[in-house]
Amino acid sequence: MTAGSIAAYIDEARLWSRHVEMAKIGATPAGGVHRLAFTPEDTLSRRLLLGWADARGFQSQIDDLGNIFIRRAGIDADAAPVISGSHIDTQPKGGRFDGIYGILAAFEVLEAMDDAGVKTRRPVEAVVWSAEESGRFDIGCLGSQAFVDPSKLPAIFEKRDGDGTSVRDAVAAMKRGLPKLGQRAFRSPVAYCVEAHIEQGPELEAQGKTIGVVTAIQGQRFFKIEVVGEAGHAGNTPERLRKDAVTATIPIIAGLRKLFHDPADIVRFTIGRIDVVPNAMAVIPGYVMFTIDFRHPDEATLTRLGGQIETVAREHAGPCDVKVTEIRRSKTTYFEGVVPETILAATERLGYSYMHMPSGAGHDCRYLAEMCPTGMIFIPCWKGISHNEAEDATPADVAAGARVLAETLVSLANR
Ligand code: HGY
Ligand code: MN
Ligand code: MN
Repeated sequence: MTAGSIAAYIDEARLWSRHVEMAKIGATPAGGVHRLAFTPEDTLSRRLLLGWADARGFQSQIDDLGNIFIRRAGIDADAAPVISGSHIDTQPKGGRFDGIYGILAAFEVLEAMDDAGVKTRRPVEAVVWSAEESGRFDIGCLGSQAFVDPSKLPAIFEKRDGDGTSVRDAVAAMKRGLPKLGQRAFRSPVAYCVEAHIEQGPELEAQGKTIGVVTAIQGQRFFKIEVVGEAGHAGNTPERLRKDAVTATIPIIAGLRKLFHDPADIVRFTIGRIDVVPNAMAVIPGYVMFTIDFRHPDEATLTRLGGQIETVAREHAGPCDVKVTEIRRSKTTYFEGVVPETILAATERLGYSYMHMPSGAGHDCRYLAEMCPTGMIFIPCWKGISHNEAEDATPADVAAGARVLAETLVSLANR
């Protein structure tokens, strides 16, 4: 089948109804989705998807970190597949589209190919990448990182959540809830990778564009800042003897906000989590841990500003001690070559309005780009809101992204 006709087989109503079904798993009263990595909700949503795949006769495999690969066969069974997917887990009280859209759009393409009776040289696979969100284990993209670089697996397996559960045990528990699947090896060959995702920002909606042809994913540095004081009695301890970790943290954060202030509004600096210990009204806090999520497209800026965090924290710590730990650093990833070119050609052929744009958010494609030609397709989301229960998109945009994805995957699967 020539590209330019598979799009006609994308079924907007079917794709939207799949989103409605998936959003019921982990649904929150405010209309969002709470589906943390490897939880029963994650397992249930994978079971639902695998049931749809089974009904189509697609073959499914799973790897040691729970990444799932749903395959529609190609003419050449030995050819490396074209893969497309995203994550099924959400942030705490997340939205109904972040991640899951990329999986359901990819699965819709497999169904459209089946309905159209398309034959492609390469197999095409819809992929579930495990634990993309950092909400449970403080580090994200665990599945795609391990798939691309298996040497990371031992450290990833030892990561623990706030209850002390290791990734290893969480994955094993999830697998016990899944049907028996074929084994997939890490870093098994992949010809091309494409991910469809909501933009999670305001640009497409503001510019009135339907499709984002993604050019890059900005670099990021994640830190854990520990402020160590001394717990004490709130009633008896005079000010002059206090080592109050909260009193120290307030000027530290004020100093860091000053350091990261950017009149050009390109720096993304977020303190998303603050833990106070023992977090009791009548106890002077002896310990505070807070996180820094710092992102920027320029490596030199990431180095320069990130390198000043410890100095600024120490300057404002008063009688407390400070420990700064970098949790993860990722360079800016650029999407160039045949995949973004194929996405652009498909978008133009289908006549959708579009713009080239970088991604402020991180995605699994950051890692897949280390092993094969990769690209991303964005669709708008309501007011650019994401990582929020109010996250929303329209059936028309959801289907438009899937049509561009379908054209792109069929084209790449015949290369
Ligand atoms: O944090 C991110 O950028 C992604 O949404 N997990
Ligand atoms: Mn996210
Ligand atoms: Mn995402």
